[in-house]
Amino acid sequence: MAIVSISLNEGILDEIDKLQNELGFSGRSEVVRAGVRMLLADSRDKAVLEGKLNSVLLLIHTQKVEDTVTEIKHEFEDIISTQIHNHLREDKCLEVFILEGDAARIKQLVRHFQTSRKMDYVKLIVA
Ligand code: NI
Repeated sequence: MAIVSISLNEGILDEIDKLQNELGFSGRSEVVRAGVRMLLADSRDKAVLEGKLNSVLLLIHTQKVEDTVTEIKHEFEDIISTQIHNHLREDKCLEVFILEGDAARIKQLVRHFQTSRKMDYVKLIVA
């Protein structure tokens, strides 16, 4: 097995340690491997999507990055049919986008949010 070094902030490290205890992983590496496996499975699921789709996109982010969300969503008005914006505990926002359109376009939108590195949670649910 190759050893790689990655940088993580303190908050994420704390969460990893909590997960390790709660779920009984043997160490931090095991937690990270499980997370990467989930990401890979998720990305394989998305890779096969094509044609016209109905889907729901869930986003959780802090209020301070609302501008980023607004910028991205304005580029995708052709596929966003409904948006619900709700405020959660602390300074978190929950967004629910109901999407309708070409799979390639939907995947593009998801990629924008995932790679912006400012979102706490991005999840696409395909109907
Ligand atoms: Ni908000």
